Amino acid sequence: MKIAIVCYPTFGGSGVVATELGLALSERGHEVHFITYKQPVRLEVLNSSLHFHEVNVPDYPLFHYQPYELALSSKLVDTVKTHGIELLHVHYAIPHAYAGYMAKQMLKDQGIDLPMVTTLHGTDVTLVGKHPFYQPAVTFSINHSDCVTSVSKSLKEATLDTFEVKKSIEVIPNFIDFSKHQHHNEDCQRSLIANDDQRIVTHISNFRKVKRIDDVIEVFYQLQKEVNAILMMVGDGPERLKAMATCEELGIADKVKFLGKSNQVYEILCYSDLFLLPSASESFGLAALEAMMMRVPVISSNVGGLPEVNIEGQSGYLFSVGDTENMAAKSIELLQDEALLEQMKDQARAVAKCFDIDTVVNQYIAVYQKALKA
Ligand code: GMT
Repeated sequence: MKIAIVCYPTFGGSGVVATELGLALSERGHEVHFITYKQPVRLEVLNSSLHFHEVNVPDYPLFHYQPYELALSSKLVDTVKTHGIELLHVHYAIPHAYAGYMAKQMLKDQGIDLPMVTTLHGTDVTLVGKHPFYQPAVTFSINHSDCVTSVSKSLKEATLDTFEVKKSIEVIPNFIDFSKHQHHNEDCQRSLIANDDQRIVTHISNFRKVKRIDDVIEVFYQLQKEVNAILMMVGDGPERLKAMATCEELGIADKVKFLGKSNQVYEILCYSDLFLLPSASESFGLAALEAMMMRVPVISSNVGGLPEVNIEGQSGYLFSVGDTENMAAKSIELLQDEALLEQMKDQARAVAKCFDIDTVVNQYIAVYQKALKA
């Protein structure tokens, strides 16, 4: 099958999932064309079955806002015609599903039928999408997709509660490719980062408000009073500078390493003992799943899709949003009990195994086949 994938090319979960899916599809004999404004960060190779087409938006003095959707839909039309694309898969509804619909209509005018699958990832529904400025367009694009998928049951429910959806929504969870990352645990270089008697706590995100970075710092502040530990803060975003200032004020700056955006998340996770994800909203929590695959138990909030990924008492523990006191208490308990920590590490990996890529890719292929017949 020749498939076009539209996604954000950044470190965010939706871009990562879209890229990993494209890579997996190409390994299974499909031809995949990524269409976005920059080469996706996890797309390190291009070959005869993996292509990247850049969307350019020429500047013009009249434009206060760049018409990205327009450029994207034109690029889609062009790519579909040049490469004989059979199916379009857009990740994150805004503005991709809208641009995809426009491309579909333009192609229809030229006698080409392009089935479109839309995957909802989270904030496109729970945060940005439900804003009155976007809601009508998002509702329209969901209802005019040939097939719609969501990354968790919780996100499906949120979508049905938020929009007047006339389409059925299939839940296809995010996934992880175990075979690709096995070696990271084997050549883990922990001694470069910490002493043997130190615990390593990690947080990875885009440092937006929804991630509750203050809570990450607060939990760590409490736990480092009881446990010899350091905190690895991976990623970047609007809350980073404030978080750095808080660490200075609390006198823990020497124990907190802000590593910025990184393509080395598995190398960092391989030596981590605990992962913190206290988000205010999380449709799935791909970062938690990546941690679990690397044998890192997760202390998270219990919102959205997190309980579908981080299983209470098995891969980690879940608390109400903002309950930093209990998050810290549980973290301390876990980090002080070597036997329990080892057991939770094994269990975290076992739970992550349920999200191995093979099953999930086949679920997407089944949806593609359905869209092609629609
Ligand atoms: O977390 C973000 O804000 C980034 C966002 C994205 O579009 O990349 O993540 C969303 O999609 C991920 C992949 O499906 C999910 O794992 C995240 O839980 C989801 N984020 C939120 O719902 C806040």
